[in-house]
Amino acid sequence: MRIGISCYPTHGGSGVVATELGKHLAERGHEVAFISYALPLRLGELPPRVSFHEVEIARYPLLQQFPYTLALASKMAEVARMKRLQVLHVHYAIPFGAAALLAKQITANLGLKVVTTLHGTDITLVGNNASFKPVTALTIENSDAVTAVSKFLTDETVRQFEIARPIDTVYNFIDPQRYKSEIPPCIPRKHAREQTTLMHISNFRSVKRISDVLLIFAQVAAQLDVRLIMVGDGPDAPVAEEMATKLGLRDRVTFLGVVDQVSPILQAADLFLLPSETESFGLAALEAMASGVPVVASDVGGIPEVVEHGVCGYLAPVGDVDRMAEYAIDILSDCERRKAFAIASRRRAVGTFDYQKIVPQYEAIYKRVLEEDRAEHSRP
Ligand code: GMT
Repeated sequence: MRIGISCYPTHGGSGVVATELGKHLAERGHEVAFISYALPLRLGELPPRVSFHEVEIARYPLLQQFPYTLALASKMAEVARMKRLQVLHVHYAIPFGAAALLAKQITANLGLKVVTTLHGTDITLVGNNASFKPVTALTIENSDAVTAVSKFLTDETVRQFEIARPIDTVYNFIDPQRYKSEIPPCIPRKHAREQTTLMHISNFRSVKRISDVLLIFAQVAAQLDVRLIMVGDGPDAPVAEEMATKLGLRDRVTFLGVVDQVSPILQAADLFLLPSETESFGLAALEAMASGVPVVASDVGGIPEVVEHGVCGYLAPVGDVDRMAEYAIDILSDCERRKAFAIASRRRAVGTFDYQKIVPQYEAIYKRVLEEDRAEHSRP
């Protein structure tokens, strides 16, 4: 098939999933054209059968706010014609889904199909804002197929947008080969080379509740010899650093900033913390689990579909830092228990979220929408 993919080209989960999906589709023989304002970060050197098409952001004094969605739609139409795209798979209803529907109209004779994947922020945080809601609803109703990354997000979309059309739940995925999961033997810590490490990876936005990460860590650090590695950057990074200093823990917290590949860093982790306010899936938690790292997280959104409570880690109500700290101490204070959680985490990540299981689900959706078209045309 000839597939266009449009996404945010950043480190965010939606961009990572879209990029990895495109690479796997190309490995499986499809032609893939990425359309974005920058080369997606995880794409690296363009693999065979993959092309990249940049949406140029022109500057003109009259256009104080550059109309990116319109430039994106024009580029999508241009690439669809040039590459004879059959499917345009967009990651986020807005602006990508809305732009894709415009591109479909512009290229009406091509019979381009639009598949929209909802990642969460477009529904739970931004999409239901009054400024966007009608456009988000229109995009969901008019895409040829809509997928959501968890059952939670599927249900939430139906509830918030009163959507009647079917939505396919297709989970996010990992490549098990990419994540090393050597579960370390239980050497008494005083002989161990490395300090026990808690880790958090995110875009440091308020939805991630960065201060909870530090409050949990403070309670764990009062009982165990631990350090915290914070990976990523965003608006709450300065707050986090200030808080670490106030808590007297600054020398035990490392702020690594943004990294391109998290898998090598996750090898240093013994426990992953994700105390978010909401999370439609929690790709960072899945990446930790694939590395054999148990997770303590909020019992919210799609997280329980990823992290099995009491098996791969523990879940607690949003904001319950005391409970999360207790859970963290429970896992980290007993090496055999930590090992059992680590093994179960890796097993669940590989058993349920291997790309080899998930990518064919997207292929089946592409085939379905293309066949629906053929069926329509052959009707007398
Ligand atoms: O919140 C983020 O970390 C960024 C955001 C994005 O769009 O990249 O993540 C959303 O999509 C990810 C991939 O599907 C999910 O794993 C995240 O849970 C989701 N974030 C939220 O729902 C807040």
